[in-house]
Amino acid sequence: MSNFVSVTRDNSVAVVAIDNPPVNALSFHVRQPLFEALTALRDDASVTAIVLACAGRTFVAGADITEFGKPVQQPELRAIVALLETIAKPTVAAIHGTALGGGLELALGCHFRVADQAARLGLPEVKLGLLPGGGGTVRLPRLVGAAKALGMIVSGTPISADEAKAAGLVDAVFEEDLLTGAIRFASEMVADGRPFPPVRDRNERLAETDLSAFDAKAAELARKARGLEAPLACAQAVRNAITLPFDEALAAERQLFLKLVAGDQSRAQRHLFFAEREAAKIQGKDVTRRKIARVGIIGAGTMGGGIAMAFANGGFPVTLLETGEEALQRGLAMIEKNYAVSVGRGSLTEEARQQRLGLFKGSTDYADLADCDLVIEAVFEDMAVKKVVFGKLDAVARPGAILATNTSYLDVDEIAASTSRPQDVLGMHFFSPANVMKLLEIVRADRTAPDALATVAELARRIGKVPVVVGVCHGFVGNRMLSARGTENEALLLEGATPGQVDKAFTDFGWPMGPFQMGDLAGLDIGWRNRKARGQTAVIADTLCGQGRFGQKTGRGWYRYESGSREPAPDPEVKELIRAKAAELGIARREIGADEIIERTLYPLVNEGARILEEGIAVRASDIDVVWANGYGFPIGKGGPMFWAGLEGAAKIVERLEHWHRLTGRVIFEPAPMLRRFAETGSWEGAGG
Ligand code: T1G
Repeated sequence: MSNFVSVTRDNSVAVVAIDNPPVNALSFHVRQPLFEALTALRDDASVTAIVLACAGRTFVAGADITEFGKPVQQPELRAIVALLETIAKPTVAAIHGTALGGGLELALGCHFRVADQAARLGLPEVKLGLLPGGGGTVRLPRLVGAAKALGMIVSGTPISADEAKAAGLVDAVFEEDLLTGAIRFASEMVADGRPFPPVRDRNERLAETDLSAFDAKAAELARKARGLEAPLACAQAVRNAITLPFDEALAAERQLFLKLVAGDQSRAQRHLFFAEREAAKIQGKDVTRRKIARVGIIGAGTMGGGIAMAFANGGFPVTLLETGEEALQRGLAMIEKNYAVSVGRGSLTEEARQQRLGLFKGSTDYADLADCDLVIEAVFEDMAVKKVVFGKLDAVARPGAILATNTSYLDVDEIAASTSRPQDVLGMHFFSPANVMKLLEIVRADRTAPDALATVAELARRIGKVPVVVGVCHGFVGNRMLSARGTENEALLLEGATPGQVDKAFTDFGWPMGPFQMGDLAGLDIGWRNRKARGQTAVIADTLCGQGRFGQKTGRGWYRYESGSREPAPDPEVKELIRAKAAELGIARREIGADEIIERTLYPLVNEGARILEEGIAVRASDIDVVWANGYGFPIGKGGPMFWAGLEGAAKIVERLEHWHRLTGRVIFEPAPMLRRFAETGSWEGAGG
């Protein structure tokens, strides 16, 4: 056979094992020998049943994503699945780890599926801007029913082995050795003479479909798609499985797949898939990792509490320190409430809640941090306060412990220099709510040791975060670019746009929310405090805050909110305030279109990204995309600001920036040399990538 596919025998049961580390992707070099092996076993009369299994840590985790966009090499997955369905002897897929995408489709080609207790099964193609292209949209509904299949395929979220058993997707779940169980299962199928119809012929679950309920659900999911094509194509393909004969639905799935795989959205989402994994790689990856068994958090406020939950959710014991008992109890009570809410929503079991709460130790004594391997400070954003905290921490923390600050913009080098161990100091910039938001900016200070960086980057993935290493500058990558994106917001209003028009340009672009609605959600007083701290002004926003209009929390901000509602309503008072300020400043007002709004907000965003690359604050352009897609809601169908610049056309961006620079003289519009080079070369190379 080949290195990637081997066949062994257990009496008359043949075991076909795929071995293509790290995740047994169905690369061409796997498909070919697999097709040959199955063909031979189909025709081998001494073989009464076939078990399909995988070596390594997981069953097949999908088609090989790196092959997309390249000429397709035969045999394709569909041909292997079709071959499986012609085999006139029971075939059993033995699933461990994750059976995802093409991996689950391969298993759906088998007559039976068995799994070990910890296995997870799913069709996550939608997360790559695709739909299952190996028959998953037509076969899965035949086993689990159309409604369940729709949920699984449009969300892309895998299900557990137990849930798969309950849904009819797997036929047995084993606690014992999976392969032994699978071979016994196959032998029993033969011995019992159990019928083994291919999935394609199992229509009983489809027959029970309530099509109007299905369409209502599909319409609801479509409303949430926010311009992404894949969720709609997924729903259409599953509907085809209900309404069309098998082969027609399969052919329709193929056409939908080919359209999506060639499209910009899938290219963008595949870019983000690999960019997230690249971002987690620390240069000099052979550095040893430090042991992290216990984590300390200083400050039990909103951020400290959320960070503590993120680690407890990852199974880490946490020491939560506060200045006084009252503040400590307030912080612990908030954590308890958050977990109770999750149990109430059914997203957490009572048992898990108890287990996680058991990981917390509250304290008001710095000495209790002495046994922590990592301590994260999440106190008030003031340099003097931070230095006092790090001074105390430096005195009690064990040698080799990593000391991190959660500051979102203060100088981490200055904080590190206030300790005797700057090599152990770095920034861990979480995003609120820290137990939910996936992004983690890891701030590399001048003297941060590589093993400290590598340790924290690996740790971040273990607690479900997406780590990106950034350098020290004001606002790091995310917030620095955010302020560049927001610089023009007020100018656009003074010159004639309304908050609603600006926000609509953003939501039409694919953002969940525009800057003004986002400001009202976060609270306008936060920005006001920051501006005052830095001696900056924003004529309209400052006036709104002066009137106590802090957004949703006060019922009025840029918009008006009926009591208890989060629905923004245009406020004529704000409109009049803007008109009056413009008149006061002698600014002529005119119609401003969505294109201009995007040019004056997102082009400076890209430009600032280019400057960040030039300065080495970000290692790769794709790191910036990961920051914006995971921390700031940049539409994933556009791949992040730096990838989008390629779709939008860098030459056009440079030309328009020059236009606005000539008109306004504002530095945010002065094209960065790195952006000009990108416009010439089409690559962000030369500053990482
Ligand atoms: N193809 C190619 N490379 C892959 C891959 C894949 N499907 N999955 C992972 N890798 C690489 C990854 O880039 C990394 O490489 C290494 O494996 C380890 O991955 C026709 C259209 C399985 C849950 O979407 O979700 O099937 O960085 O760091 O955290 O219908 O990988 O080390 O060089 O993520 O343990 C559908 C994608 C494909 C699943 C493991 N399948 N993979 O997570 O490891 S489309 C997916 C994952 C498809 C068919 C269609 C995760 C994982 P490197 P990792 P992990």
